[in-house]
Amino acid sequence: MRGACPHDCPDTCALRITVRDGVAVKVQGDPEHPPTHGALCTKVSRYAERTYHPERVLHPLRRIGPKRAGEAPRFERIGWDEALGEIAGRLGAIAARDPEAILPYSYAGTMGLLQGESMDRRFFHRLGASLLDRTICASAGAAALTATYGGKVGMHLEAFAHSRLILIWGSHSIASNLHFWTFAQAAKRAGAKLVCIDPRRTETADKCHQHLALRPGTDGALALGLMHELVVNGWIDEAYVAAHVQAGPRGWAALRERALAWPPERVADECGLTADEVRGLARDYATLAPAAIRLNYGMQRARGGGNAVRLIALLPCLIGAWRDPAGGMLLSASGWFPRDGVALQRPQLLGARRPRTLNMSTIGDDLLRDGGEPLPDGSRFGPRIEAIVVYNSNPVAVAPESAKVVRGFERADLFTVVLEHFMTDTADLADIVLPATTQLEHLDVHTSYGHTYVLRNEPAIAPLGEALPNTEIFRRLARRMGFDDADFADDDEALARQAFGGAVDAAALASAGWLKLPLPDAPFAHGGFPTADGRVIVDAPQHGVPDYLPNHESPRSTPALAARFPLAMISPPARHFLNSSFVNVRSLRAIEGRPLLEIHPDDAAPRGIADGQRVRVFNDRGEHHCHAAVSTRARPGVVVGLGIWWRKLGEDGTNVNQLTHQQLTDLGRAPCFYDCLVEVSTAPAPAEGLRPAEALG
Ligand SMILES: Nc1nc2c(c(=O)[nH]1)N[C@H]1C(S)=C(S)[C@@H](COP(=O)(O)OP(=O)(O)OC[C@H]3O[C@@H](n4cnc5c(=O)[nH]c(N)nc54)[C@H](O)[C@@H]3O)O[C@H]1N2
Ligand SMILES: Nc1nc2c(c(=O)[nH]1)N[C@H]1C(S)=C(S)[C@@H](COP(=O)(O)OP(=O)(O)OC[C@H]3O[C@@H](n4cnc5c(=O)[nH]c(N)nc54)[C@H](O)[C@@H]3O)O[C@H]1N2
Ligand SMILES: [Mo]
Repeated sequence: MRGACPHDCPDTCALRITVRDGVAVKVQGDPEHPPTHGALCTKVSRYAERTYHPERVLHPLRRIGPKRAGEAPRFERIGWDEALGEIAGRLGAIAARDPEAILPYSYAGTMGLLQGESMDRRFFHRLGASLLDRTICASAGAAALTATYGGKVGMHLEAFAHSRLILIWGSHSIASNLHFWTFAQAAKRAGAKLVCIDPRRTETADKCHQHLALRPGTDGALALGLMHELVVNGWIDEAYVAAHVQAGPRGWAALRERALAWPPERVADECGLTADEVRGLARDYATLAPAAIRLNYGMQRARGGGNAVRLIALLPCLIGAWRDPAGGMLLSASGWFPRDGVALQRPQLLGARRPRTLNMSTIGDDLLRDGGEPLPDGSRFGPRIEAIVVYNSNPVAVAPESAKVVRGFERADLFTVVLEHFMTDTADLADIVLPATTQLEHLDVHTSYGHTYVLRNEPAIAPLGEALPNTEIFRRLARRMGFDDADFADDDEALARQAFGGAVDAAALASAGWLKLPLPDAPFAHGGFPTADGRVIVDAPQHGVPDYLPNHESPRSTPALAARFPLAMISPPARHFLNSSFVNVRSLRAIEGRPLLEIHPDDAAPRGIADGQRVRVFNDRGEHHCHAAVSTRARPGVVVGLGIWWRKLGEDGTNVNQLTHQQLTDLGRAPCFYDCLVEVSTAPAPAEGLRPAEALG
């Protein structure tokens, strides 16, 4: 059977699933799909192990007993009819008072357009529930790309094979963008130079020709420094800039002035690099053509992440890199896809209502707010959140400042419904858990943010137990609530046809499994950016000319705080987990071992920390216990807490998000996971009653 990987990853692989007697026995990469190239990552090659996991939730469950994180929760099995009846009753009663007291909470547990953003949205629109701003991952970069190019567009993945210089900027490609790495390797074999820009010396950095270990959140300063060098050395492609970049005093001229204030010495001092590294990078960028940038989301999880993306996105325009298919940049390709959000999500079901929008990244604060509470911006909160319906996400593990998120989900007066495959940290705190199907059990269609193919996923096996697709759960819930609108009658095949309007031949997609979008090879060789006038924007409405913004928390921007918490912590994904997914797959957890904090020997020694020792990582928001990996993978002054462990599988019932904060980025209202100060000390032995992670099932 033909499938598509559902996970939140730029690669969106095409799958081939072998089914024997109704059982999926093998999940492999499609050898014919160019980005997938027949290879899967270690995680998804274990997808069948995840689907048939003995701990799959296969029946609706209702909580019995109190909500207390860290304690084994008690649930009883109930039937679908009873579960839907209870949910409809509770949501109906709240909606009769104020539907905005109900909040949907979802992210990209599946990236499928059907199981991720179709019937669910119709249901909540019809209900008039609060809207959710889905900011937890990519919205700073997305807003920045849109403010610069007019949309989320970039190079074709395959073109990187022909680049002569590739800057891998804020990306651990081998871990989180493996199928890009294949093309980067091809370029390397053909003589290209690969440079990795990342505070951590990742396995990707090991395999590049050069690694620039800058301080977290200083990418904007580095980009300004590169611009400085391009200007003073006469490396600007004046013709391309004149034709395709915003003109006038607020255009490139204004940014050029700003860049001239950033000579290599100043940049080096801010970024923790040497001036020669900055000069050398600029020279390579200007002289090794075609030059490509694979920018990724790791560098936008800091206060100035949006401005940094805007600055970096301007670089290829300044040297005219877009003239060549193998030049330019890629952060996200998702804007190329012709998806029909209105047809899928039916915002017209809102009628005249305009519900408030809550930011998923501040769920910790918002669950604890009272109705009408005054907010920092002078407005008022609206109704207290009385019910939350969580699907495709595990907020208790992944949202920042977990202590508050946990307290919110522990509220006895909060009605929580979780649609899940497993008893995650979030499902443990639910009132009702509903069993959802996995990608092997349902239909879906997919776009990608790292390549330019649409894909279709056929159900390969029948749903396990009583599991149902998200679409069907919301369809049944709508019926139960008495919503008789035609919008709830569409089956999944109908949704799949609506997803792309007429822009994709649904029959051709169904028979081929994937189709490449018809796009030019060098999309901006002659300009034509998707902005109002086709030119790249420098001075964006509301945001002005981009600039470097230092972190919310860093030794330089907040020295008083840094006196108490001197180490910057970043928490990028562990290679064998996918955010918090797969943490419960035994074979993958065995590879990752236990929650680790990488710390440089120069930071470990004065704290008396030895490799493998239990450590306590702490700041004013909380503390998290894990084990030290004393290693030069971490640069001095920066520690790395690899994520995202399930809290209950961690050392002390917490994970790295115990330490992160809820402040937001400059653009896109996104979280600042990698903009965080901590201190580290040796930790006492585990508390009585808490078992180390390895002992748990
Ligand atoms: N194996 C695996 N693959 C994944 C995921 C996973 O959890 N596991 N997650 C998926 C998801 S949801 C996403 S969004 C993507 C994420 O993948 P990416 O977009 O690549 O982002 P991150 O993994 O967050 O960070 C990438 C690198 O940025 C570095 N970094 C941290 N701070 C900075 C900084 O200030 N500047 C610079 N230049 N670099 C910095 C980190 O050390 C890390 O090595 O990957 C997807 N793929
Ligand atoms: N400290 C720190 N925190 C981070 C990050 C970081 O780098 N550091 N990364 C952030 C990023 S980039 C992201 S994207 C978020 C990710 O956060 P989430 O979007 O919450 O992603 P996951 O943790 O993978 O959880 C997804 C859940 O959806 C479930 N699921 C999958 N498919 C389906 C389905 O078809 N139906 C239903 N009902 N459920 C399904 C899975 O079982 C899983 O439990 O985390 C963010 N949090
Ligand atoms: Mo993400």
